[in-house]
Amino acid sequence: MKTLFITLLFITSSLISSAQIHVFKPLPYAYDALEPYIDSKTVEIHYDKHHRAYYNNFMTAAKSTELENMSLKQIFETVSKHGDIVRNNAGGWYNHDLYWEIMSPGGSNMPKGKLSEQINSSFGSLENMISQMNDTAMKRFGSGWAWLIVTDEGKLMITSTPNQDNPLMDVVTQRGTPIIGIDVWEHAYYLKYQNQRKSYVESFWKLVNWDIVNTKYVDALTGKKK
Ligand code: MN3
Repeated sequence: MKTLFITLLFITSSLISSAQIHVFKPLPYAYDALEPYIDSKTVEIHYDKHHRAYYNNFMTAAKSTELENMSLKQIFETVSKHGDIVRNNAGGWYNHDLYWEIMSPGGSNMPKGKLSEQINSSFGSLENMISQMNDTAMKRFGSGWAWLIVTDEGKLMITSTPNQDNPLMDVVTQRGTPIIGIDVWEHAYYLKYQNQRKSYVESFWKLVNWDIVNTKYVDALTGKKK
C-alpha cells in the first residue's frame, strides 16, 4: 500500500512538473498572410528561426531553475538578477509573441472607445501617435523596439528599448505594459526593405489589429498584465 502511494505520488508530481508554463505559441496566420507589407520569407525566418531560437535559448537557460515556474511577468520584474542570457532570450521570446499577435492580414478596424479617446488626448490624433511612434522607431540606433505602453498611472506613452529589452523589465527607465511593439531589428525587414526602415515602419500600420490592441489596453488598465 505504501509503495502504491509513493508510486502515485511520483506519477502525480511528475505530471505536475511536466505541465510546463512556458509554451512556444503557433504563428496565428500563414507565413504569407502579411503580404505585401511583410513578405512570406521574412515572416518564416523571423518566426521559425529567430523567434524560436529566443524561446529555445530561454528554455535551456531556465532548465532546472526557479525560472521554469515563474511567469514571464515575474521574470521581467526581476530580470536584472537573472543575467544577460535570460534577459535577451526571455525578452526576445515575449516581444515577438506580442509582435505577431497584434498584426493580422490587412489589419483590422481602428482604435475605439477609451483607447481612441486616450490616443486623441495624449497625442492629438491617431495620425500624430503613429508619426511619433515612427520617429521613435527611426531614432532607435541599431537593433531594438518601439513601443506604445500603458504606464502604471494608466497613461499612454511611446518608448523605445535596445536589443530585446521591453518595458516590463526592471532594467528600463520608462516602465509600463506594452500594447504595440514594432521590431526594428534588420531581420524584421531587410529582405524586402533593405536599408529602408522607414518604409517598413510605415507599412507596419497597415497590419495592426486594433481589436487585439484594444483588448490589451483594457487588460493593462485593469492590471491583467501578461
Ligand atoms: Mn525580431
